Amino acid sequence: MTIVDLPVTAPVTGGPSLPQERRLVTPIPGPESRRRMERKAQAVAAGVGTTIPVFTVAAGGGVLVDVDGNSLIDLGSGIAVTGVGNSAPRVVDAVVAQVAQFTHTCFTIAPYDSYVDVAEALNRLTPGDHAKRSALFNSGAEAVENAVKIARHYTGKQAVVAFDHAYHGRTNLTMGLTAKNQPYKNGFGPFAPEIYRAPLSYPLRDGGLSGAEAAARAILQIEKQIGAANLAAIIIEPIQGEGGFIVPADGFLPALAEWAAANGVVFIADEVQTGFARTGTMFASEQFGIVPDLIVTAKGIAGGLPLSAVTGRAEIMDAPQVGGLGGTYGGNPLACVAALATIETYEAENLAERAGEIGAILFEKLEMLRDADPRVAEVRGRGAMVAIELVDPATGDPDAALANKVAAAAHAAGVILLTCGTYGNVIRFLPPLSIPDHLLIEGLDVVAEAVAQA
Ligand code: PLZ
Repeated sequence: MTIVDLPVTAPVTGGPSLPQERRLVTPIPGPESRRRMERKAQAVAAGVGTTIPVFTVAAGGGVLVDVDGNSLIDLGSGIAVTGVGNSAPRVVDAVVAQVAQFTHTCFTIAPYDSYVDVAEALNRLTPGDHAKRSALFNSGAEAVENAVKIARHYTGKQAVVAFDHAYHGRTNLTMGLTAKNQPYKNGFGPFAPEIYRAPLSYPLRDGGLSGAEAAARAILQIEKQIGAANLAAIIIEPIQGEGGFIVPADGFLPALAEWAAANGVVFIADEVQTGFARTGTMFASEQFGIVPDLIVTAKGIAGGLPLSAVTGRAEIMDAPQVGGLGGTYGGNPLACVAALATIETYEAENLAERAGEIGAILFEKLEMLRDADPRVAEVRGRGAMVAIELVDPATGDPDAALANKVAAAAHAAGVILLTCGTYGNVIRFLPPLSIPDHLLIEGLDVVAEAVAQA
């Protein structure tokens, strides 16, 4: 049965001109969102969950407006996607113009300029001044899969190393690369062969190993258990996202990259979550002084339209045979013009710098919280990608129940807040870079109150 009567009480036009305020006119979720959640349960597979059960009608700047007319502060950006904000003006204009011109040809059938423009922009923006090539895909997981395909083809080797706490996606190959069983892998095996896991640098939980020591530990394990002669690639998130916003100790990433270069192993940086101004530079790799052979991007690349990419050394990217890379929708024209408008926005509005300012506010507020409350074990991150890890202060054990309570209280108060971490005890902050200071501060005050009350 179709439900035809679904009244909407909120504006239908989004973007930065929406009132930048937290405004609650009903409990969260409100009655209209509740009705729609019931409808969802009857129509959508149960495995597709929701973090906050409010149905969106508009979003922009730093707010999301729901179907009941509530305006919520967005501290999640749809998981680091809307860096430029929802319905950013340049993106809207570019997509509207393109949709009226042509919507699809399949780039591998009949090409168009915007795909090549995006490839040139990625080749220019990613770290390193070597010759580069790019290929475009739809999702982060699909781009990760292609990076592995390309590295295997180029090296003629098969094994791939991923790290503890890694997240690389939900497709079969990327589930294998992802570390955490629940909810990502449980019951979905068998997984692809020739994937190996190495230990990470996790300063809060590895007994204070230096970056060099943690890298030596990982490299020893790789050499003993796999052997460089069999290893095509190592793939790593410069700062782990879903795994808990884990910032490796200084020197860890450069030591791994140096070892890979010396041993004919392709070093792949998965910057799907860290990429595009999020961490205060265009890419997080820059902050750790590494130049990856291949870099995988998605999320923040196109202002919310589905697009992903692999960019890297020309000789590696050009290794696969003609026709070996592709897909029906990869580099769709709407997504490509959105990416060009998004990249223009990051550059014109100095959003990498803005991420640094957001980070300064996040660190100031969250360090006050940490100093006042021993359950906050650590504040960590870079730029506008910051998290707190919550523990039982007596034992240091992860406290996922506390993280869930804080997130639930924030949601009830009209703040979209995400958790993460292998142990589920990390609260992460990923505001759109278009959020005004007053909303960010108000959102952080709500979170601080939620921690105090929990
Ligand atoms: N690599 C580093 O963060 C996606 C996943 C949310 P897709 N992270 C959010 C969820 O519950 O599915 C991600 C990532 C890193 C790869 C991916 C995968 O990107 O666009 O979701 O496929």
